[in-house]
Parts: sequence; structure tokens; C-alpha cells
Amino acid sequence: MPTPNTGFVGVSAGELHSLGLKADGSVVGWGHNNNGQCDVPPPNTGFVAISGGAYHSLGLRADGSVVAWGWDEHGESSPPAWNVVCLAIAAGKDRSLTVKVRVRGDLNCDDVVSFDDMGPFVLALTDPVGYAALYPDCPILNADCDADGDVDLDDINAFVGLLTR
Ligand SMILES: [Ca+2]
Ligand SMILES: [Ca+2]
Ligand SMILES: [Ca+2]
Repeated sequence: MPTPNTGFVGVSAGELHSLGLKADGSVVGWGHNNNGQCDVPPPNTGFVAISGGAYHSLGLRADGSVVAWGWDEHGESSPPAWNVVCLAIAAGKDRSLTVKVRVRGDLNCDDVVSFDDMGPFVLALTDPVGYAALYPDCPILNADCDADGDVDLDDINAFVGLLTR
């Protein structure tokens, strides 16, 4: 256990590592760290839920974004579809936390990334106002497929990557 062993509000265990969520919104990881699954990427703040995978870790932020670290991001082997991982954390935590979880690439907000999302993705890219009018409950940042914080042409390749996973 890491010290100080205090202030935890949630825990989640991976296969060989553990995650603790602290009241201040930070995450502590300890245990087997062969893939960096214990190394929470900065900024280590704002987390409201955590989930330990076998060799990777997921954190859900208060703003609804999901951060993944460990095995997932290094791609040593074919990772599970990123968006499916998001849904898993949503399924377990959404009811109790009422956090709107974003699924990257899901532009029509049916919780899956499919070819149906191509139309709304193009709309989000070319006409954000029109997109917001057509999908008022769907965050346009779902189109930020490369996760750099904006929606622009760079996201096209990442979107295709999500589609074809
Ligand atoms: Ca969709
Ligand atoms: Ca982007
Ligand atoms: Ca960009």
C-alpha cells in the first residue's frame, strides 16, 4: 500500500495491480507496473471513477472524459476497442455517478462507433452549429478522436481508426 494510506474513496483491482481513488480526485496506482498501469498520466486530478484492467487502467473524469494508461496505450498487443472500454466503465459507474461518459467516435450517441457515425462526424467537423442543433444531447467532443482537445481535420484518421478496429 502507498502512504499515506488515507483519504481513499474508491478502489479497483487489475490483474496484478491496484488503483485507489482519493477524495481530492487523484488516483494512486501500486503493484505490478510492467506496462505503466500504475503510472497515472498527468494531470492526476479530477477523477471520479477508476477501473483496473488486466494490464491497463482507466480513469473517468468529472467532465465525462476517460483516460486510459498502461498496456492499452503502448499497443504491445491488440488492445480492446477503446470505445468498448469506455462503455464498460459507463455501465458500472454511470448510474451511481450520473456522469455522462463520452464515447470517442460516437457522433450520434447510440453508444457504439459504427458507419452510422460517419455522417454526423463530417457534420461535426464542417458545421459544428448544425451538428449541435441536430444532436443537442451529444457532445461534439466525441469527434475529437485523436484526443488532443479539439475537433479538426486531424481527427479524420483517428475516426477511421476507431471505425475499423
Ligand atoms: Ca454511434
Ligand atoms: Ca482532435
Ligand atoms: Ca487537432
